[in-house]
Amino acid sequence: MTERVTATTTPYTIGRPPFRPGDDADFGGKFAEQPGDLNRPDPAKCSAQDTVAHASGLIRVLSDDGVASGQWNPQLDAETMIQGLEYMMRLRIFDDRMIKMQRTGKLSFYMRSFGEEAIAIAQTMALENQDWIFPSYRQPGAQFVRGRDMVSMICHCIGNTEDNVKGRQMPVHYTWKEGRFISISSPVGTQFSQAVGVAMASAYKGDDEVCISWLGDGTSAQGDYHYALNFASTFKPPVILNVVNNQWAISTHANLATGGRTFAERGLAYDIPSLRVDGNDFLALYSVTKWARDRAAAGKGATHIEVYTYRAGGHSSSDDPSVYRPDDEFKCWPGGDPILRLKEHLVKAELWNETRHTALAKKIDDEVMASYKAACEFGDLASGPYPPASTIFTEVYEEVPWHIQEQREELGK
Ligand SMILES: Cc1ncc(C[n+]2csc(CCOP(=O)(O)OP(=O)(O)O)c2C)c(N)n1
Ligand SMILES: [Mg+2]
Repeated sequence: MTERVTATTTPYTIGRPPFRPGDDADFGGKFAEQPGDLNRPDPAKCSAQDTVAHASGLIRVLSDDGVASGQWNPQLDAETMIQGLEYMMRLRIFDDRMIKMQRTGKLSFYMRSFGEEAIAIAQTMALENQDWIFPSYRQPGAQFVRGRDMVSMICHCIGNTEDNVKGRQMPVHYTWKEGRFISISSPVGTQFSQAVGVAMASAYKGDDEVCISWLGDGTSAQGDYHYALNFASTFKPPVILNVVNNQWAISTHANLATGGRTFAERGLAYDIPSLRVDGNDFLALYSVTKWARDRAAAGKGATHIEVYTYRAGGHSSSDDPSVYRPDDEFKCWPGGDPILRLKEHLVKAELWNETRHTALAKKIDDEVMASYKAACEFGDLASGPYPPASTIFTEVYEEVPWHIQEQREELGK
């Protein structure tokens, strides 16, 4: 008889979470890696071999006490940094209000970017406006950078008559053509191959249009991740491929997905320069993305980046993290809070202060509430109006196939 393979009899070990509910979460206080540890290679000349240390280390610019230093310091002017801070505050306040809306039955579902606000915001700010964004559900912040109106975002989350995708997508699965923000897919990971394909087309046409995409630590187990890296390695298109390691998939810890090495190191096997960056450090994120864009624009192909961060909130409004991790684990994360870190840096440089911060937070919150009210003019979740049922059948096929036509007639719409 074949012996059953159980957790105690498996001949191999699998990665487990460092802490479980009831444990004292302790990541050792601070990161061992410091700003200035790693050099910044010439982006136009850099090979994968030149990034071996960058794939196992951690690129940082902001120290634990908010001072910027090292070769990766992007030397941003005050206006850009304050703009970045404002976008991050906007996203957090928007998310906080929207999760409350979900809890009180005004939205059906919601996903926050809590603790990860710097990622899509700093990285999109480092791009050019013609570049294409292939996000997961954890990068809605890119839309703020590209100027999307909050009313339109809330209309989508409600799924009312002004929802630009007419209720066909889950809430938070935004799509925004004008901002070159490609539709978020529920099946995770599909965006990676799409980004590589569009980047190949861009190179073929000779356009200066770079693609950026993100997927999570859990999603990196999907074949899509490897297909994308394989094509990126072979064809060297202008693409920036980010693995956002926020420690958790839903209840599965990143230790199960890595096999013990860093996510960044996987890119080296594909001969793609690979960097690992502190994902709660706005300046480091901006800098590595600018570097990757410079490489892409110089015709040097893809860059693979592990964004090392922590998902401070639940996976989504349907998740209860207290059943699989200590409640205060996020407070122990050595990377701290991305908003507070940039704020501290600006305050130290006398470019920002508490009064301005409080006033800005209030202004944004008022704007979010006014936008929610304005969005409800086009229908709320409880009573509509919603997009008409006939839109289930439209705008997908140019020529409607017979079986879809048959279903439409059956519905009588
Ligand atoms: C192909 C596929 N498998 C499973 C799911 C269900 N699912 C949605 S998100 C998710 C976890 C993803 O974790 P990660 O990639 O780490 O991203 P994060 O949410 O942490 O940003 C899972 C399992 C899905 N949507 N698609
Ligand atoms: Mg994750």
